[in-house]
Amino acid sequence: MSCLRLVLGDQLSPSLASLRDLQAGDVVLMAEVAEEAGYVNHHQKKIAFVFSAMRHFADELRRKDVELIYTEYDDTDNTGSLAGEVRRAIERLSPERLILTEPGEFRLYQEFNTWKDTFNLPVEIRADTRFLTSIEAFSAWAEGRKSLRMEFFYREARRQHQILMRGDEPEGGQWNYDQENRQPPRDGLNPPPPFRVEPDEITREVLDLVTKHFSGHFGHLEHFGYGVCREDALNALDVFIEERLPHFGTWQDAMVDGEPWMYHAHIGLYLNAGLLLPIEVIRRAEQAWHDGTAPLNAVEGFIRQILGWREYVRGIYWLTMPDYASANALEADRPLPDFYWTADTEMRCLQQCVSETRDNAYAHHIQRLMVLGNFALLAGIDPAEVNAWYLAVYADAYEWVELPNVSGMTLYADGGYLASKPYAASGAYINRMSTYCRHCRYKVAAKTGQDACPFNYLYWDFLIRNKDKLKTNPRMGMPYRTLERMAEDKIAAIRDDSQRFLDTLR
Ligand code: FAD
Ligand code: DLZ
Ligand code: SF4
Repeated sequence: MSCLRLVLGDQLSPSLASLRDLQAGDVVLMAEVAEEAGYVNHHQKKIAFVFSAMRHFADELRRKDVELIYTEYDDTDNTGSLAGEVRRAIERLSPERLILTEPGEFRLYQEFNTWKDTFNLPVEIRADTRFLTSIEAFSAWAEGRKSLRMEFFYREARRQHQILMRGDEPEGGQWNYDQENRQPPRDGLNPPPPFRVEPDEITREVLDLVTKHFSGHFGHLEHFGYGVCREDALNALDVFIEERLPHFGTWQDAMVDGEPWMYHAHIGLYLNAGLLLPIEVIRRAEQAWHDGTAPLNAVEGFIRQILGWREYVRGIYWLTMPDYASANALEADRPLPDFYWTADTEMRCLQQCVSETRDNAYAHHIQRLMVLGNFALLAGIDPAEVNAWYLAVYADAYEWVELPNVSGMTLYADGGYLASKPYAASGAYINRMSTYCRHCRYKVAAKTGQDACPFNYLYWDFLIRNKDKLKTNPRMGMPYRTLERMAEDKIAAIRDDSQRFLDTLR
């Protein structure tokens, strides 16, 4: 029996469920299509990465003698949609069955479920086994729990997969070493330059194609240096383990003006496209600790991101979709300011984080959360617009991971389902954890007035605006008690400054 097997642009793993039990006569279909490249304003480097990685993966399959149909973006008969390309392949091959792996986004999952009727063909949608926690296992864990806290999920995963464990106890005696991690930056930090791959012929062709069709999209292609195949991704991982992992924990939350890469791994795009598997990354980091080349605080902190956060947000996504996408608990409705696209703002922290995002299709976690996201939270920006921005601008962005991070962790749009309190912060946090304020025209120490850091008054204005919704949160008791003691003229100044500032947006 011959099967048609679809592989998407973020399913580039030889162990992919839909590539299992390939038989002679089966055909694999991969397609570069306008619908996937254009459903948000994807960064030019993200499109180039995905297309080049798809072409390299197709070559790997061909080398293994897999029969393949590959539609390039410029092919004259390209229909522009996955459904259109599946239809063409069915008409050509008359397969007996269509085999798919669960996609990473709900919109495609819904579409896949219509294909049995659309194509009048048996359709098998296989579970994506590249994750450590299946969707079913996550729902079972979540069942009956009032609040889903990542820390408890993570501990169970450590036990279940025996990662950094000594029997039933965590290695070193603690689950978490954050008291040693997350230090403010110190002068003289000098992270190594990022791992870079010189574009090969395939990538150069793709770069020309992206220039031709997507030059109106966000970002640019200059200095494109991302890896585009499994070998590149493994090299990137090696370099991280050797050069950066030992310092990962200590500087995990630090932000340095003009230094986008810090001691982070820069592997999110490889993991999410399938060029690396989470378990192999985790085991490599664990081995570095056993070998004595990286300390436990760094290794545990890093593993928590992948075994904990990454799997946890995926679980939340599939548990709550489609409702999660429209959640707006704080009723935020302000349009996204233009500077998220242009970097044209006098706020140095935002200007740096947006321009680095534009240059690299990358920003590290704290830039995403505590600068770009914190501003969107405090200014009350519409979650739908914020989500569309994050989904477009990062090379590692797919909705299953982007949406819970934005609507849950960053905007509190889910009303506290994912995070126990909003990650709202004034300029003091950014000043402590970064060097941006030294280069800013605003004064981080000033609370109100023309020169005051906007994060300062916007923070209190946010608490005032959302008092009814947040005051009863036990973790918000302290700021609300401070607010209660605040003099009326100070509150009036905060509200005036905020209104004046917010009126200038857009
Ligand atoms: P490192 O800091 O080196 O961490 C290692 C790995 O841990 C990452 O590659 C990633 O796979 C995983 N990880 C770390 N934090 C998270 C997290 N909160 N959720 C899921 N995985 C995590 N990550 C994405 O992969 N895609 C997104 O679209 C995305 N959008 C985000 C939006 C916001 C508002 C925030 C606050 C975070 C977002 N993240 C997203 C999580 C995190 O910022 C990125 O995974 C990370 O910055 C990728 O860079 P890195 O590989 O250098 O990560
Ligand atoms: C991100 C992306 C882009 C830009 N282009 C394609 C494409 O042309 N063909 C394809 O199969 N996949 C692409 N992708 C990845 C998909 O958008 C991704 O598979 C879904 O969003 C599900 O996670
Ligand atoms: Fe950002 Fe305020 Fe610091 Fe300027 S002063 S960099 S706006 S936190």
